[in-house]
Amino acid sequence: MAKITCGKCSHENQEARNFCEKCGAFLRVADFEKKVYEMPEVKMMRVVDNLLHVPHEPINWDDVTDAYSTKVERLDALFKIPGMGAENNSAVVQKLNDFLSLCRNPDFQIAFVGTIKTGKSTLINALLGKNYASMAVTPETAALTKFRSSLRDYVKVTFYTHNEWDKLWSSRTSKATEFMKEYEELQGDKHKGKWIGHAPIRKEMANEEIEEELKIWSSSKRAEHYFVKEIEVGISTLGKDFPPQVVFVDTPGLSDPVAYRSELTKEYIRRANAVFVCIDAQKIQSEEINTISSVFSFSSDDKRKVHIIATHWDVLNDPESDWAEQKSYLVKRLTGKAFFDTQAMAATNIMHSAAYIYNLCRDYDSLKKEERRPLKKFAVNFDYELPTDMRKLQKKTNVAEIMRVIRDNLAASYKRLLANEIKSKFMDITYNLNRTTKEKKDSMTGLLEASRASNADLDKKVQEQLKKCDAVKNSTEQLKAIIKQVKDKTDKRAEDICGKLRKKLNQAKK
Ligand SMILES: Nc1nc2c(ncn2[C@@H]2O[C@H](COP(=O)(O)OP(=O)(O)O)[C@@H](O)[C@H]2O)c(=O)[nH]1
Ligand SMILES: [Mg+2]
Repeated sequence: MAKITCGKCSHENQEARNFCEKCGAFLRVADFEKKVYEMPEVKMMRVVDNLLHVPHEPINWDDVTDAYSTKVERLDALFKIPGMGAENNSAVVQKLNDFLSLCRNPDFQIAFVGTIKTGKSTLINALLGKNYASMAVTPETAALTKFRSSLRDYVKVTFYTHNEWDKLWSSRTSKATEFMKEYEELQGDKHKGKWIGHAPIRKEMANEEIEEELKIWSSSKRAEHYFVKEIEVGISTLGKDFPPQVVFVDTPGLSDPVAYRSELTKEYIRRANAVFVCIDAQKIQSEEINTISSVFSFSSDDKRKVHIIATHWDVLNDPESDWAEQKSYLVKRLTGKAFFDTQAMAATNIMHSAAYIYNLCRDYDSLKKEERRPLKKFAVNFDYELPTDMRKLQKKTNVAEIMRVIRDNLAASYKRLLANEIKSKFMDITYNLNRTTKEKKDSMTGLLEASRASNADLDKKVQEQLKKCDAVKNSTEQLKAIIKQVKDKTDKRAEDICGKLRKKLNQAKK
């Protein structure tokens, strides 16, 4: 088919088009007198043209979400046409982008936060079934690490851009003296040029190689780690129980001497679907309560997403009775305005863990004699015999219960939660767009009305669909029919307008 090349961005467009599908520029400049294409009618035609040809990225995991995202893709295209308001409203542009990325990447992110050495990595390793994240006794690095299920094993490293590094560097607080000392010792500046602004590195490898590869990028003994913004690990060997959409985020913590890095963690907490705050059961003091309180302050929209994990449970003098006492204190202390809404919610979301013991049980056969010692001590406490009572011992650590909460409570209700979130974000976007466009009193009104009418149509149907959430799969056909109906309506209206405009343009040409 013949193509028409855009004079502005050189994109090759279908011959039938009047406006570039890539940049929105008018394609037929040569056919018209200068400025004709700035006439309101032509602008409007451009809107219609764009609306009819917005490319759609299909969403496979949910039909209702697919319908919402089709709509938002069109609104996005409409809004980004020069003069339609996007230039002056970056907040709405951001919302549109966030919405589409939420529909396209339906990860369930669990952020693990807490001060250093509270056992975040140990717990993550217990849940992943193998020691991937470093649990070295020396303070480890600040790189944020994500773990996810994947067909192949891989490690992907992302580096700071120049702009991000400048912000990071100027955000060092007065507590950053140790950071500076180490940075100088490792001659960070010598390595900086190589890594800042470096393209992401993604390497596929055997599962056994992941741990070593992670050390290269996250060890505090190597200069590279300063410049790593994020590490993503894909793991092919997670148990079949492990929900594929769940992503664990091992965060560097909230009290980083480099404020920019704490900001990144905060951002993750805000965006995460669930937050697991790790605190050491041996020392639950004001610092821990402060950490928890700040996590709640970034999660005010949904306090249920906060979970408190008291780690090092095994090291309490009398784990069972000490923890019972501590938990009842925590439930009271963490219920109220700035914390959980009810004591029942607090009781459900505060859990204990002895992940270290769990991992020792898991690796028992390959442990050296001295490495088994802490496990033996723990077994004696409970009058258990090793290795006979291994399963009972492992159950005591509560890791399986934490995994059950993730799988049965969080991941299972995730689709419903996400559908609700997507719905409310969609409402928010249409509200914002309607408000913005209302202020624009020009020839676009008719078109916007049509677009609003079809929104209402779609919303009504989508809401009906959501009510019957489980029945959604079976009513795909019905939904498709609705979308078609909406589309036909829009197409017809657009055709009317286009027809009229073509006539006008032809007159202008003559
Ligand atoms: N006894 C015991 N030690 C733990 C537990 N969790 C973590 N640790 C130890 O605490 C130290 C710090 O753990 P790590 O997971 O690296 O903490 P992170 O800095 O929060 O990631 C390590 O030496 C772990 O072996 C636990 O539940 N019980
Ligand atoms: Mg760690």
